[in-house]
Amino acid sequence: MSFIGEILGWITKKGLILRNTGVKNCKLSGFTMIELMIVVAIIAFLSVIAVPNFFKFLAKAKRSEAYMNLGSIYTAQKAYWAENGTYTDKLSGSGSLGWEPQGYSGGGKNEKFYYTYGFGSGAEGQNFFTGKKETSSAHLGIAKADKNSFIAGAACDIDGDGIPDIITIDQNGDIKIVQDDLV
Ligand SMILES: [Ca+2]
Repeated sequence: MSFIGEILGWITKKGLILRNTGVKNCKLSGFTMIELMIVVAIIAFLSVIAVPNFFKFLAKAKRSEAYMNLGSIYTAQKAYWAENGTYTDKLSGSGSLGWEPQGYSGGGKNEKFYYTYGFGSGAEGQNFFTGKKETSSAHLGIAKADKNSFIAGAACDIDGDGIPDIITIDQNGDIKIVQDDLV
């Protein structure tokens, strides 16, 4: 065998060895079942932490809707009082605040707002507006209005466990979380 032949043979041999090593390394760089299971376990663990936080974030976004609407009821009551010298528990209809939540369409799950707003007694679309979560206006029982004071309410069972989030605003503009659904 010539010298060149020997070199060529050596390169070919080396090449084969390299290829074999490559294949071997390739197998090694894949994932074993154990590794995959560990990754799945880590993802599951992170989900357990992240999902409740995400729902809490969504719930807080819903609550900001309540703050906004209660603030707007407060402003409407102040305007009504300036004109009539009294507050009212009538949000919409004749002799009312002329207030309704943005996009109100008759109450219930087709609404774009989540909370039920207004005063506990009376009629849908007049004294209260039922939001998308269909929380009963009975939870607004503490809400009332007379000549010199009012408490307007917002209620929403955010997590569907039967106990609603209840927030009120009074004639001084004080917002109170009467019952907290986010704890
Ligand atoms: Ca609840």
